Amino acid sequence: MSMPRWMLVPFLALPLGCGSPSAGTDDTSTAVEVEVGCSTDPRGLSPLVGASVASLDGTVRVTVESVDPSVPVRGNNFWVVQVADAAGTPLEGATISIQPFMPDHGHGSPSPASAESLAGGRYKLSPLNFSMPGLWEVRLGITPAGGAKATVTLGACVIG
Ligand SMILES: [Cu+2]
Repeated sequence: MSMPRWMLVPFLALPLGCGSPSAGTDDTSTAVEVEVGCSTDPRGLSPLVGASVASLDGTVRVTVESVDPSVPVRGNNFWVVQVADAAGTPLEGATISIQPFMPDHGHGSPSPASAESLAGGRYKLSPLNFSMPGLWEVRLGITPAGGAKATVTLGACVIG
């Protein structure tokens, strides 16, 4: 009659994206398209849709709901993300700044992106103009109504 709480532990480990150490091996993965060098870069969220990343201070969490095109491509991309607080409550009416950035090259996007507020704490980011293939970061500065600004970075491998 012991309590098997330990059985839950293996399922609590979640990928945190940027900064999380990774073994990086893909010997057993299937359907990996090796298009460009960043396809196995652990900084790129894979799969992108459904990925969930918290801000470093833990106050905000962003979940990728949809991406159009379905794989990040050079040129304009349109993403919908859901933004919630630490308790999982959707954040309506947040102010979001967007900075697409190539960390390995030190440059951003040639055109600005804006966040359109949708229902349920969802926001459409458009257009995300990835001007060249490689590893990009979509850096979101999220200021909840009446709250402090938090930063969330979404990594994505952009194909040519
Ligand atoms: Cu670049």
